[in-house]
Amino acid sequence: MSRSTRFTHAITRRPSSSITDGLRAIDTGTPDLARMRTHHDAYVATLKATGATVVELPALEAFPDSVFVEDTALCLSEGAVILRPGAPSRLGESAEMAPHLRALYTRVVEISGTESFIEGGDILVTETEILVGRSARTNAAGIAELARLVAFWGHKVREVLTPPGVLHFKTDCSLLDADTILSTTRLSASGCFAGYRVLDVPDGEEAAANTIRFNDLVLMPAGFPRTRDAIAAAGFTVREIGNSECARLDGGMSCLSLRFTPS
Ligand code: CIR
Repeated sequence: MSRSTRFTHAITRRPSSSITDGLRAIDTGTPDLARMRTHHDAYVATLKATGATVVELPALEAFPDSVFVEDTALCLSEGAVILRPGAPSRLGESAEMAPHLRALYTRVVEISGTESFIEGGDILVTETEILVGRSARTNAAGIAELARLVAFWGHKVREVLTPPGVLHFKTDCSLLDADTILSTTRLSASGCFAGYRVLDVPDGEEAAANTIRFNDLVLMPAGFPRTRDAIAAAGFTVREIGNSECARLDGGMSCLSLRFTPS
């Protein structure tokens, strides 16, 4: 077990007061900034508790969704790929992230095609492959360009489908260890995880599918006791983090960090 679950570094970004303008599929009320910051502090503290170095970037008022740093880049051990988010209001976030990755990596490449769009939330890295879900944010051109770039480092990309109406592929799944994927049944029913052990998210707790395995811990959103118990029963050490405010913006555990071990 290594590249997909063990990391020396993470990058996060403080929520900005403009988060109240963040994108959302359904309006369930304005996110409470103070509560979001408290949750974010707990998230960062939990990453640090595993021994990792966490680079905490300042808030970016000009980009309401910039707390969701995962969508700006794909971080592999060989190098980083700067992505092109498919949401127009988020496209500029990548250029804000690039210098921080150039400071940590010797190799940084970019998705550059003007018709290529791809967000990190659609990318699941396992020990053996990189799954990328085509979605409203990630298109075939973006996936093809990513596949060409990472092939140079020996990585295989497999294109899959993000379920209709779901923001990102990883909204509905996460890697727990080299062989085990936590997934909603609406996603795993597609058969895209053949060959992996799939732990199903209990019906009614679909919003708990987006967790992260970070070193020895699994970080998951608080409030989903059946999923928590299922993950713990499978042998993982779980930490619950408040996510009520990010959830109003369709964000979760993976969106809030880039996780990597730079070469
Ligand atoms: C958006 O719609 O782009 C943000 N409100 C949420 C992004 C969540 N990111 C992720 O799942 N990687």
